[in-house]
Parts: sequence; structure tokens; C-alpha cells
Amino acid sequence: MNRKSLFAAVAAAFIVLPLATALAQHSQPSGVVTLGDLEISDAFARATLPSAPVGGAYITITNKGTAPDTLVSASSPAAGDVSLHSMSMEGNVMKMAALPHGLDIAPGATVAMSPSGFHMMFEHLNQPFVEGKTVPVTLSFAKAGSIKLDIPVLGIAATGPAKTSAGMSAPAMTGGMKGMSM
Ligand SMILES: [Cu+2]
Repeated sequence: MNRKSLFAAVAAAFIVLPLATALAQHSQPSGVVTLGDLEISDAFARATLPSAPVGGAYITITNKGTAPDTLVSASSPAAGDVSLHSMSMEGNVMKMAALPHGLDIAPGATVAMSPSGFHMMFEHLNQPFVEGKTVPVTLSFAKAGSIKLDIPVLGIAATGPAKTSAGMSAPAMTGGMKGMSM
């Protein structure tokens, strides 16, 4: 190898390495996942107490396309039933309701689930959600189709995905699910 081709090889290594790192980050569960025109990001679930019958998980969906789409359903081998819920304050009480037609994502819109808003509700858990583990979930969209995610489980009072800013917390929900009525 002469000096010129050695230089080329070293230069190539420096160009390729950052690219490989970027690709590796792209496929991590906490990163952005693309499904058709949709980008799914910021997935997290809350750890549950050993005897808790329900758990919650949250994702952010961005519709980069020009047509509306709908998250129709979610399912998981970790729970007997997964449903899509909304949450709203009624006086001092959190009211939770199933979304009868699923969760709409308008073209260009970003819908961020959170413990104080839209969420995926896991009922009849087969086992507790353990911090540091993941929960497998299959999401079905009306247009984009289906995708399986492994959602990272954070702390029992997590209010946002890992590395989120402190200002993103939801003060109304601190202290767990107290004051919530179905
Ligand atoms: Cu719920």
C-alpha cells in the first residue's frame, strides 16, 4: 500500500464510522421507527407494582404524509387486552375513556401520548412491567399497516421518554393513578 492509498483508506474509515454509528442509533427501541408515512418515537412504558392489574405505555406518532391515518388497535403478548384511551380532567378527577374509533393522526400532525393524555392501557397483565426491560407491542394503523415495537420500561412514575426535558412532566399525574375513575 503506497502513501496515497493509505491516506484514502484512513479517510474512508473516518467517513464510514460516523455513518455506521448513526445507523445503529436509528434502530434502537427508543429511537425513531418509520412505518410508511408515519414516524413513531419516544416510546416508553411505566413500571408496574407486582400486583397491579394494569399498565400504561406511550408513543409519539408523526404523520409525514398527505393523508390522515388512524391507530386502530394495539396488542401485546404481555397483557390479555390492550386498549387506546384518552384522559381528561373533570373537576379534580382524571376521567379515562376508550377511543371508540382509534387515534387519528392528521397529515402533518404529531400526536404525543402521555400519562395525562392519550395512552395505551394494558389490562390483565401476564407479569409486571419491570424497569429496564421492554414490553412487546404490535400497533395496527388503518393505512400504514402494522408494526411490532419493543417499548422500554422506565420508572413507575415516568412522565416522558428517557432524556426528555424536565419541563415535559405532567404534574397532575404525579403520585400514580390516584384520583382516577374509569
Ligand atoms: Cu387508560
